[in-house]
Formats: sequence, C-alpha cells, structure tokens
Amino acid sequence: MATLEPIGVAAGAKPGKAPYKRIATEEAFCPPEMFDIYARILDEGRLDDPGFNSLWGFYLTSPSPRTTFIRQCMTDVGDQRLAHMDASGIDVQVLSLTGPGVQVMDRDTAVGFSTFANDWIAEKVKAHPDRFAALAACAPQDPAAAAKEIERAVTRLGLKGVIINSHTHGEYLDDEKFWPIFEAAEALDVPIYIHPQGPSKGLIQPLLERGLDGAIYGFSVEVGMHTLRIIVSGAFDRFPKLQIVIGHVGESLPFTLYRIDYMHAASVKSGRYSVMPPLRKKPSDYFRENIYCTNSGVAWAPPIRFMQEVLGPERVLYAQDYPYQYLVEEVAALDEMQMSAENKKMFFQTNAERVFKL
Ligand code: 1DF
Ligand code: MN
Repeated sequence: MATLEPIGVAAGAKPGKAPYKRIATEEAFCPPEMFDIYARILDEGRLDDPGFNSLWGFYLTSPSPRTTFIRQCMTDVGDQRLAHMDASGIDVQVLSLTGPGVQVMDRDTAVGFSTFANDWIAEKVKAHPDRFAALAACAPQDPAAAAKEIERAVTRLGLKGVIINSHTHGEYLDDEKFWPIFEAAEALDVPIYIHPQGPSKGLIQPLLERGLDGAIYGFSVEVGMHTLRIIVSGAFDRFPKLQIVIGHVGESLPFTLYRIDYMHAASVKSGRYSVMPPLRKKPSDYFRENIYCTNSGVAWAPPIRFMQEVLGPERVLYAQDYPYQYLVEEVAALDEMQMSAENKKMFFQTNAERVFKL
C-alpha cells in the first residue's frame, strides 16, 4: 500500500538554510487605531454584519493566549515581527491590512482610514525594505476614491498591490460599480489579493449555527464564491490583464475546475440565468491566466503539488498567514516537500518576486 502523506507537521522541526528565499505573501498587520474603530463599531451595535460582529466581537476581547498573541503581533511591524520571521526562516513578508480592513466602516471613515493605513505601513516598510513589502488598502465604498488611493499608494508609497478583504457591506467586486478598482490595478500592473473575512449576512447563517463561519470553512465559502462571481461576470474579458491572488490553496476551487467548466458551459447554453453571460474562455482558463493561488494556512504538500500540476508552477505562491497561523514547524514541513528544486524555488521565492515586483 502507498504511504499516505501525513496531515499536520512534526512537532519541534525547525527550518534550516534553504537554496531559496522564503517570501510569505499573506501576512497581516493592524494599526492600533483600527482596533479602536472596530471597538467603536461593536460598541454602537448598529452594524448589521453577523460575520464581523461574531469574529471581531471575539478577537477584540477574548483573553485566550492565542487571541492575545494575535492582537499583540498584529500591531508590531518591527523588532518582534522580525524576530518571529528570523525564527521561522522567513526572509520577506508581503503585508496586508487584516480583514475586514476598512470595509466594515462607513464610507467617509473608510476612505480616510485607507489612506492612514497605507501611510502607516509604508513607513514601516521604509525602515526595513529588504524584509517587508506591503499591499494597498482601499475603500470600495467609494470606488473612484479607491482607484485614486490605489494609484497614490503604488506610485508614491511603493506599495506592491491591492488588498480587498472580500465583501464590502455584503457587496462583491463583480458589481460593475466597483470596476474602477479593477481598472486601476490593471493599468498599474499590480495584483489584487482577495482575502477572507466572515461571510456576508446573506451567506453566513447556517455556517454560524455550527461554528463554521470562520477560518475553518466559512472564509473559503466567502472568497471562493467571490472569485467565481468575478469569473462568471465576464470581468476578465473586460480586464484581460487583471491579476487576482487568492489564498488557502485557491479556497479549494482548483480541485473542482473540471466540474466548474462543465456546469458553466451547460448553464450558459441552457439560458437558465440572465445573470450568466457567455464568456470568451472557460472558467479554468481564467484560473490559469488571471488567478494566482497561495497555500496560506495549508502547509501540506498534496494540494500544493496539485495546484502546480493543474495551474502551472508559476501560479502557486507561498504564504504563512502570520500571525493567525504562526508555526515554525510549518515552514520546516514545506522545506521537506517532495517537489523539484526548480518548482520549490518558484513557490517560495521567484513567483512572489515577479507577481509583486519585489
Ligand atoms: C482568523 C484567520 C481570523 C485569519 C482572521 O481575521 C483572519 C482566525 C480575524 O484564525 O480565526 O484574517 N486569516 O487570515 O487566516
Ligand atoms: Mn490570512
């Protein structure tokens, strides 16, 4: 019988020197001021967003060792974070404002805070330009302002892409009103990372009922669906150079691309949905030409190799998901993956250098 690849990582294993740089691409930070805004939103109790209220109601107040550690790590983009990176062999972190970022705020607060957060992180990057890079936050609540802020952050602050923490007050980027964001990213030739937050109000109820709304599963439902909405909307026919990055081994989508292609073609042909226009290509083609996938949160060789096989090794990137999944053993496990030296270097280093222009 074939030996099964173990699920999980060996305790105590430490990463050693490697013939590649390790560049982690979905690494979270939070200026302390954003915790204050979240506390105010929760305190006022007026935000009708069960995902945010549940997730941040917990993360902001829980005294558990894990959440205390996460809160504390999140605001440090300096010595402590660098020490954690050194301990786990991470050479570079590509940083993004933790979910849901500004996207739960009212429009004016969101526009103001995205600028603040971009200036805040640009300063931290400037202090350690060989260890940190960062993505730009923006406020989809005001798409024109978001496009302007993306341009400012990329051209003046040197940020390397855009972070969108999935839905904005229950709305998704396939809505054409948000397309100034796609237009700006495509014109500047920078990727958009779609990161999870709690599923939107319309999606979350049965997940909440069994504690599945968070990173265990609900996050992937939210971002997997968001990504498919964008693909089937025809956005990539309109913006053929646009590049989107998703984490958590492509939110499981690569595994069923065959069925997505088959059922998409059948659905379009049947005329069942007025909301499903014909596309120039198959859904899987957009996956291979417009989507990058990271392994964030999944330090496990089989799905990583599977993505390399079906999407191409140049489409698969490394991420640690610090501080939510900070475990030095995970890096050691990935160093040990059975994979060609060439593919492993693309995974850990050169794909990130190319996609984020590091
Ligand atoms: C968790 C993970 C929570 C991630 C997050 O936001 C988050 C978690 C509060 O483990 O509950 O962004 N994550 O990025 O994986
Ligand atoms: Mn994450």
